[in-house]
Amino acid sequence: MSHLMMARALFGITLGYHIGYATISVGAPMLIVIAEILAARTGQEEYRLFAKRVTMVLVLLVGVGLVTGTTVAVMLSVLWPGFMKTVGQVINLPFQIEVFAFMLESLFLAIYLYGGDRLSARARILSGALVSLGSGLSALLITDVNAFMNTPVGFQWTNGHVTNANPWRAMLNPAMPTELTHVLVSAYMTVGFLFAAMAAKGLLNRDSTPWQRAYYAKVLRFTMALGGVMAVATAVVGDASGKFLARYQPEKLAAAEGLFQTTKHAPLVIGGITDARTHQVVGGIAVPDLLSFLATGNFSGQVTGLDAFSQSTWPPLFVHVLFDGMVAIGSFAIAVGALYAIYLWRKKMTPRWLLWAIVVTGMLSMAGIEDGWIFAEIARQPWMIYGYLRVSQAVTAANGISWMFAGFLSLYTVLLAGTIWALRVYFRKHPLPSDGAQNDRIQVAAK
Ligand code: HEB
Repeated sequence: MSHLMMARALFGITLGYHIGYATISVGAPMLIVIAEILAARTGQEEYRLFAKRVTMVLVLLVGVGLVTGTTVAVMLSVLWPGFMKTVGQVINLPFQIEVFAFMLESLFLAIYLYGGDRLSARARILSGALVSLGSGLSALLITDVNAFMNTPVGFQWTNGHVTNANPWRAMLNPAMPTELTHVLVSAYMTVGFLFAAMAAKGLLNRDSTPWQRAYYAKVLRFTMALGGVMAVATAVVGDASGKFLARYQPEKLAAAEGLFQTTKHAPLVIGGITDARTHQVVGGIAVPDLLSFLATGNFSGQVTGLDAFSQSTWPPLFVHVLFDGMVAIGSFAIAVGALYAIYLWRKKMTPRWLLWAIVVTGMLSMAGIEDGWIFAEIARQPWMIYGYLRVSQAVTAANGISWMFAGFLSLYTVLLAGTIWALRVYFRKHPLPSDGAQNDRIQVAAK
């Protein structure tokens, strides 16, 4: 592997790993707040129990996320000194504000956790909501740095150097509205479906007691509601992201859709593989005019193709597969959510095949997050900061990346194994009670 590829691979794996943890840490507080509100409104202890169990997952993941997040920060300056040097002066506000968001999150997580049953329901809802706000803000602020990389504004570029930096303009860049919203709603969608998957597993387990079934059914209902609503929101915002690309990064959209010629009435090609030689998408289904409609809101609208760009700045063409994968996951999730809603509405039991589909949706959603990020980052190639700084210009000149590679890969493996191990031990020691009477004795383990 070349030096550059090695640096990219290492950074990609680091981020891919961190994003998994971060997604859950952003979504879990929202689930806790909803569960606390339901507990307060219905007086049903199951919701409070669920909130406590999610809290334990959250505490563990926030801990590991802290390690992986720090690794990302360190790696950013070690692997990409060019990036840090040139833009550290422009897009620094989000990093600074993020410190406060993180403080908000940890402070109220501590209050929620240690206060536990001693807090009133209202105080628990409030502190949970502030945790949710803090973690949501952290994610949005960091994502905003990525949005800046897609649409860099708020500075002047003279001889490869930043002058006249305007950090507020940089922060409020054109990619910000769609990208931040898409990331936030897809995180809520994913966490909703992940916990729905666990509840579905519980219902599929033939050893579950009647009380446990009732618990799982309740959890399934509101996690599916969150996942389903957010899946629709993800698609709506995803559509806006597509329109954003058509305007600001047309070659990214063109690569995503395998569109080589600038055309009106551009078709949307679903599936298939882009052939770099013949400049065609092989094996896909073309829906006439749909890409024009998605990109411009008009079936005859003009969509910019790759021909408008020098081939040296084309993104890799395989990103078409990544894009389709993300859209397929979103569509599948919406379909599963709709089927679940239909069964619920007709007051029928959720059939076992649908429970299995929910388990699959949980896992696919997380895959969708990774896929979406890989798509967004690879399809910006060769740029690190779109139009200004190439990835190859920002990479470190230092040797020894292969050693780092081996070291960090082992670190992630250990962390992942450790997380799974800790979660298993915790939930084995604190199994779901088999009946309501036992539940009364449960206290949250605030250690
Ligand atoms: Fe997504 C990205 C669209 C679904 C996750 N997305 C993205 C983009 C677009 C889209 C256009 C790019 C942007 C830029 O780069 O700037 N999506 C879309 C659509 C759909 C979707 C249309 C349908 C439904 N997603 C989805 C899902 C998920 C996601 C389902 C998960 C779960 N994405 C994502 C992510 C990303 C994306 C994470 C990265 C970030 C940004 O935004 O960029």
